[in-house]
Amino acid sequence: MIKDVVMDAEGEKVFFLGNEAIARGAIEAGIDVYATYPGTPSSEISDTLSEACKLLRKMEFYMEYSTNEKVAFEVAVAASMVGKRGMCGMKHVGVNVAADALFSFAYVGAKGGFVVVSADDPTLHSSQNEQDNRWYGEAAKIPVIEPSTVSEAKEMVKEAFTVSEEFNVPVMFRTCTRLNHASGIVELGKIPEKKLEKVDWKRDPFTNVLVPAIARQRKLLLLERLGKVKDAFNKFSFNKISDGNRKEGVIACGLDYVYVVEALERLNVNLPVLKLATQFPLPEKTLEDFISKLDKVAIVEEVDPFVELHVRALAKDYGVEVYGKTNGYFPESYELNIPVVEKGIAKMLGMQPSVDYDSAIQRASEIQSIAPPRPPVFCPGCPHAASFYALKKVSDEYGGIALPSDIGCYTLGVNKPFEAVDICLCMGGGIGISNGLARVVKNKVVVTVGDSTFFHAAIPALIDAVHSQANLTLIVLDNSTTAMTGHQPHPGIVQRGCGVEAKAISVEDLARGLGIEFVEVVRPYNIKKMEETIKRAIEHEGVSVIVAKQLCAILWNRQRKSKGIEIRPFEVLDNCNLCLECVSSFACPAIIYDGEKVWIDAAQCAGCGVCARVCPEGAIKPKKKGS
Ligand SMILES: Cc1ncc(C[n+]2csc(CCOP(=O)(O)OP(=O)(O)O)c2C)c(N)n1
Ligand code: SF4
Ligand code: SF4
Repeated sequence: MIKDVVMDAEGEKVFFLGNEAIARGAIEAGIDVYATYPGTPSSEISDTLSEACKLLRKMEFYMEYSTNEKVAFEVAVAASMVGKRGMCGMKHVGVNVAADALFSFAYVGAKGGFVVVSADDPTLHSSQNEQDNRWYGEAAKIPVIEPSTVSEAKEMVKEAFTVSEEFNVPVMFRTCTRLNHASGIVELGKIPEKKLEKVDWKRDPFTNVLVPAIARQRKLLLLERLGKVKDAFNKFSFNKISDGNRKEGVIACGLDYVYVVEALERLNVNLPVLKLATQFPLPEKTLEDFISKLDKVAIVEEVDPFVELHVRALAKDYGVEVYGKTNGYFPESYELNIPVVEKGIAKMLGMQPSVDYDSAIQRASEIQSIAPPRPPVFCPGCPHAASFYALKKVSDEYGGIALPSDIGCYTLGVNKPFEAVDICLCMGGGIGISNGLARVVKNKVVVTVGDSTFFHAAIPALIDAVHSQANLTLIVLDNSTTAMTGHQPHPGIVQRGCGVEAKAISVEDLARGLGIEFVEVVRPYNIKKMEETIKRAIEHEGVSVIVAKQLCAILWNRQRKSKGIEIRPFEVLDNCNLCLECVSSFACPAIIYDGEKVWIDAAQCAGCGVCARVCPEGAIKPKKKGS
């Protein structure tokens, strides 16, 4: 809880979410700047630091939700360049966005400590892919460290800054979903007393200006630094060897250490275990010392066989057999867990697992298959549902429109009954794809994008579409928030990370500024107006933009409650003729058809009134007061 995260009580033990522990680690490390773009599973690190910077009295730091991850990375880089501590946090795919800056900053090197948190998402709980960001460490030549437990996460953030400053390198702090969202006991350290004081800018072009002549020299320096980190990682205090009584051992990477300990207990065997926190560069001496005493070694790690491939090369010299993902002992997809780890180790040992996990999993999936499916749906009153209802009607009228989209709550528009999301590739990808589609398909093209995603990465694609005179319609689903990841602010609203007022940027002004002639703002709850505007936009030659503006229903509800405004639910009257248009074409979760009649669950209804507009019989009306 935030009160514990900002508690100035050294030695106190508290219960933290993994992401809160990382945030507290950043506070204890005395960060000066923290910048981020939200993304699960990293979001609570940033949301916690956003609250903390408003509440902390003793320690000052600057925090912002940046436009995207690349901007966040660069904001934090500036702190490091002047000797202050900069940190940025993002989900794994966010690192793709920041990668251009990341690779070059490795050449510049860190002056003040610099840490980038990469929250990887094995099993794709809330992501479009399952990439393993340890490869970035190897490709960009920067150290990657990964904690095993919640309490270690806090301590290791501080250590990451120490490594960064000692060797002048940016450090990647890799986590996986289970660590971010697990909870554990953490002992609080000291909160440093410090102001965020500005310093004089000192030019250092031979470090900071990466023209080829300078970058060429810095490449050598980068390799030299990496070599030193590699040596130092042989003494890294979070890498630990526990002895066993057998010639088979396990290398347990990051989070998986906890699974390995539990699996060995269940198997009742005492194997030597190397808990590996430094994932790149690998501590070769530590690894050699460990494997040289073994006949067989299992490597347990999340996502790719990253450590395994490196260890295989070493193991040849010692005649040690390696058991990992590449030879089928552990899976290459999805996150690991205790049964999976236990099965892999048992197979290496030629034993049976302590439980018949395969039959248990089979039974669980049989039970799951009889449970009614519950696909995710828009919240009652979601403005995106209204926009997609209108868009689907127009698309049907036109005999099918190409409907690319993007990532956010609105991606739910792919589901029935809307079926108005045809493509979702990556953040900001929809508009570029639409520009391309406009050249190669006969149909009209209408692309939808959320407001946060619009600012994040869609603007360059919109500029391209205008410049290249594409024929497409863009609907910006402007709900004044980044809803999907927990309602963080973005450049379109007047709020920033530390609670400071911000200058809001208007989507419609921006579009007009690009010279787009058709720019209209519509309230999506007015579905007739929405339909009519979409039709006119489609017929407009060139790029047309509709801003569908209505606050996210969750925030709208909160806003009305906090102002004491009554939320007036709607109800279905007796003249309902069971045509079921509201159920089958609009599907607000507050509308229920129980086989006999249609009724509205007043507790869920947001009072948006869209169903009343959808009903052809006029059988839905606001509930009378007191009824
Ligand atoms: C590069 C990248 N960064 C972050 C995310 C996580 N993420 C997915 S959609 C999204 C933004 C959603 O906001 P918005 O576009 O306004 O749509 P809303 O959810 O509010 O409808 C974020 C932050 C991601 N998938 N990819
Ligand atoms: S959180 Fe907001 S934007 Fe997301 S589905 Fe619910 S109402 Fe719609
Ligand atoms: S008014 Fe109708 S559409 Fe809106 S939330 Fe209530 S039931 Fe759903």
